[in-house]
Amino acid sequence: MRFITAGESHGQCLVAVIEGLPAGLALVASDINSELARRRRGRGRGGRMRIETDEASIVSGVRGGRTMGSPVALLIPNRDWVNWGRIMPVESPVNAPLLTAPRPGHADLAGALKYATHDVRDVLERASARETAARVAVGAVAKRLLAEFGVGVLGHVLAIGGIAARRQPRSFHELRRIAEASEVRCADPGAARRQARVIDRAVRMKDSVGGVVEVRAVGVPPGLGSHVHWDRRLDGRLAAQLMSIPAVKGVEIGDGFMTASRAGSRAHDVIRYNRARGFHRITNRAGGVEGGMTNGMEIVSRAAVKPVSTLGEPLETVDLVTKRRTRAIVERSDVCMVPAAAVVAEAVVAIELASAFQEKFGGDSLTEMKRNYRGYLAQLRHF
Ligand code: EPS
Repeated sequence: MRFITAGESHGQCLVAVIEGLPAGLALVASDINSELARRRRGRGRGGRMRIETDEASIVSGVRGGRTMGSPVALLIPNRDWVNWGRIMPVESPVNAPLLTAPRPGHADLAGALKYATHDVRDVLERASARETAARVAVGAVAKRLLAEFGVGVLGHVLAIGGIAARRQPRSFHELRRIAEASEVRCADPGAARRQARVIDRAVRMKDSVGGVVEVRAVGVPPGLGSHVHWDRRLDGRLAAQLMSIPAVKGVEIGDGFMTASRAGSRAHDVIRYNRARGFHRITNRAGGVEGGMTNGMEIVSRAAVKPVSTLGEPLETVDLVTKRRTRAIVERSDVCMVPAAAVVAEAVVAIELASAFQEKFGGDSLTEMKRNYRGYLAQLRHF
């Protein structure tokens, strides 16, 4: 399974094309729109989220509510585009001043140098986290496929602005219920209240805040990914997906960085066996991946999200034309997008897991894929 996205933040629309889905998967636009609505929510989001309704339409690959095995194309119109005709016309000349003061932390300067433009709008329009709406749409399709195999994926917030959740519900369903009801998507209500205050303070100070998100995946069988070659290792693939989310600066799987300071005897997960569960572990420090393969435990990954780089009180920069010191541009933006990043992280993990499922159980139809999956489960039972 592979996908590609297109679209500028203030262009006409976002587009995604997904190739390699099996035929026979039930899919309707509301599966996607509910996920897009989750991405829009969260304390600290900017004015744009009040403009966009983010309603995707499925324009190919689906007939009568089921995939046909052909590429699935998704369209998400940008409602704000009508207000940007002068600045973002497709063919008529642009009628807008050049943006020449790149924001430290954003793609502006590196992109301007690379793509030989003095107008950073050419860069920021595509670098904007608006693109993640398309990835969440693709992730919704991936989640639909994973649900056929009983796999659940959930992104939630661990920390915002240095305020970390102290307690986590043990069960996946409780975690989902509480995180989903929280306006910062954090499952520790006490921490969530303090995180909301940190965001409000950042709004007042015209500053921004980052945080840490976690993605859990349950119901994943052992044996997705492979140890045999670097680009088939699932942990590497998950890390690449998470790291490719705008503003993510660090990724860990399982206990990640904490494991580096532990003795080996306290770093690994003891193996047990019983008839009901088969092979399993009594702890999950590895986060469900060993040797680049899933081991049947919950998959746990985390991403560090830096604060949004558009600041109401901008940092110093250098003008691309005059080469003089100036203040960075101020675009409408979010003050905190960590709750949204949790939804995006969930989507990209779902995409990679769905793709690994397709590789292992692949087939042209869902029926064939399920038959292969059942055969593999029987093989595990008789091991
Ligand atoms: C975003 C849309 C953008 C920003 C934000 C994320 O819309 P606008 O620029 O019109 O406000 O709100 O983008 C960034 C944080 C960024 O750094 O580019 C969205 O849909 O998520």
